Amino acid sequence: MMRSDQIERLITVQSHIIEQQQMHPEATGEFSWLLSGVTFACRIIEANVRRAGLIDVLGDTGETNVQGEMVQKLDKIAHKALLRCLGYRGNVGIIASEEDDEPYVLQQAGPKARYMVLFDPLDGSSNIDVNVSVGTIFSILRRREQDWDAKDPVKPLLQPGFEQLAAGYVVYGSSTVLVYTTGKGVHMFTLDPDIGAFMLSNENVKMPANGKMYSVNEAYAASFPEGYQKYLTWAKKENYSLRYIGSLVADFHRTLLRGGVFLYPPTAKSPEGKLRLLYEANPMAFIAEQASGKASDGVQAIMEKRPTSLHQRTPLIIGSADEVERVLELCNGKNGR
Ligand code: P6P
Repeated sequence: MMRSDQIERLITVQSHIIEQQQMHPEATGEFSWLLSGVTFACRIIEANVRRAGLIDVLGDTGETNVQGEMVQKLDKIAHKALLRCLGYRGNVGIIASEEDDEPYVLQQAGPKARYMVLFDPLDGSSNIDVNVSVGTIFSILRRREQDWDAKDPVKPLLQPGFEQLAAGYVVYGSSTVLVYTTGKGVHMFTLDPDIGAFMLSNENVKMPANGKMYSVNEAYAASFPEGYQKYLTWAKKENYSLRYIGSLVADFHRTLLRGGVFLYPPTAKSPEGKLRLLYEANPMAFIAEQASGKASDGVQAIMEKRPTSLHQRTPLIIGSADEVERVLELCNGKNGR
């Protein structure tokens, strides 16, 4: 008598990436090798984040980064982990980090190394000392043949978000969860601390089409453009809930799973918005769209924006399709439904 029980699939992120890779006939397995470098670095970061209270990694280094923000000790650890795990993959030619003004050109990989990786090594790091979830965000681009001999290492990186080959984030929260897409859906993995592997926990994740929840730092509301203020008034009348953690990865992860909308509008303090286009908004927008959500800067889709500088900022409206549309209607002068 044949046994009928279903054998539970145990799928690690590495085996999932290889399966995904097999859907790209032109791929040579290099891509899987590259992505496993990112996941390995995130396991190193996770180990340090988990021990933050026990080892001397809390607090700041006394340095400020290119953004003028105080560099936390864990920022530096995360930054170095990603550099070391990606720097010797052999197929990564250029790396750009939120922590450094200029990108790294990996000479040993040669001018034709096919991939470039941009990352925010530890987003929301100012929250670490109070044990609030933080995250790592990454975006992977192809180094185009026309850029093989580019003298300026920034120019090859200035690609619109729709050119991304892959994007993802890790949220170091009550559990450590990796979310990534290569353009074939959004897939979620939970780190099993006992075996040290990211195990598939949710495949082809879809964002709810709507959700009565908005996420914004209302302290700046007085300087938001009028359309955003109209939206806040409308949402309160409709009894929406406000949830704001102050860590993009955590706020986005909740929005991905529960629906709603996250907003970082232009403010008096940040007239272009605070979040960075290339390694925060673009990767999150890729994931949102792959999960049937939307991402806009209030005028155009985030992934259509033509970048002009490595660390440029952008306003961000991201979340459930219906909710983003509602914000855009009010931002562009139509009456919200
Ligand atoms: P504010 C964290 O510093 C961060 O870059 C994002 O993770 C987060 O969404 C945003 O800034 C919070 O900014 O101005 O509300 O503190």
